[in-house]
Amino acid sequence: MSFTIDSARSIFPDTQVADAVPAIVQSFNQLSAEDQLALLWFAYTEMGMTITPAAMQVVNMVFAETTLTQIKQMSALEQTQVMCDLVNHTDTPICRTYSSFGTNVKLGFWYQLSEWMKQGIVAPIPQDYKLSAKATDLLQAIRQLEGGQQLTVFQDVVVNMGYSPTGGTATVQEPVSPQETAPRTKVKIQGINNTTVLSYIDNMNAFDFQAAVALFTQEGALKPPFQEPIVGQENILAYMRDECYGLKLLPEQGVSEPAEAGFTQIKVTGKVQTPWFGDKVGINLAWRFLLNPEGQIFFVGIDVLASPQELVSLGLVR
Ligand code: 45D
Repeated sequence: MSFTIDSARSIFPDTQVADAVPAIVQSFNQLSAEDQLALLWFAYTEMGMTITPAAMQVVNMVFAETTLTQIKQMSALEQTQVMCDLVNHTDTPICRTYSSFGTNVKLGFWYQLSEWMKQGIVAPIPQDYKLSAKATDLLQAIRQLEGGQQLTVFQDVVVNMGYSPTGGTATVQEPVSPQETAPRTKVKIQGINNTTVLSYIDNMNAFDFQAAVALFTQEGALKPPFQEPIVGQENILAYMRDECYGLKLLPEQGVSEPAEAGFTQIKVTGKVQTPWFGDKVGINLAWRFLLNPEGQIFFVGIDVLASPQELVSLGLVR
């Protein structure tokens, strides 16, 4: 019996993923819009999550400039309304435009607004805003997360704001500006000498997504954290161009085991850094690769780990 994408998802079933992240995002979505904005704002400002302004150069912010200028020129009341609309998924032109942005443009959009809020150009969250009891509890829960998991919560929430008529997040194909590729490096992963896995990491770190995708089978799949798998080389390439510029993959160690039908399963743990926070925050991750007998990637699942202990628990010693 050979693998399907579905059965591939359950390789290394002992991997402990950060379930707190989707749980928090879910309760968060049940709060009022005002509570959501205020909670995020408090979490964002108090956690000292200082964004590297240079990250904005990685992001193609031209897509958001018209909308941002429009918001800048509004009255404070209108500005607050736009932010509530985004949270409420209201059908407005701005919410539709927002939904068409890629992940990094959405984050850049909020980063710009947050800077303007600090400067008094955009309506701020009132300093004395009183969170509901539920929101207060959630803020406490977010405080207790690791930095990397906090970022994941933020990203999740920001990605799902706005309004798309088809539901979900219909990202438009962004024409990618000619990005410089990063210098090529050769990674070392303790316990792993598989060339496919090593090339995957090296190509991702060089932002050579074409080469990274060529390592997959035609109908191979990549499953990002807390998302459904993205299937097929073309879709994976589009996804990487949208999401992966500026990421730094820092794998540390791994295990390789034979799987059924001549396949090989490889689990690697380590960290990833986002261009937004550079080396200030490392997100603890696992990559679960399933390679076909020809050594091509049939499936790779990327998971945010529940705890740093998971970095060393590779499922060998039980
Ligand atoms: O007023 O191998 C609020 C894949 C509202 C690819 C705000 C991967 C209120 C394959 C929103 C608070 C991608 C899967 C304002 C690897 C308000 C692969 C502003 C994994 C103003 C490794 C808030 C990569 C702001 C991973 C500005 C896991 C918030 C990458 C900004 C993870 C938040 C990246 C930011 C993450 C969050 C990045 C910038 C989690 C960035 C998060």
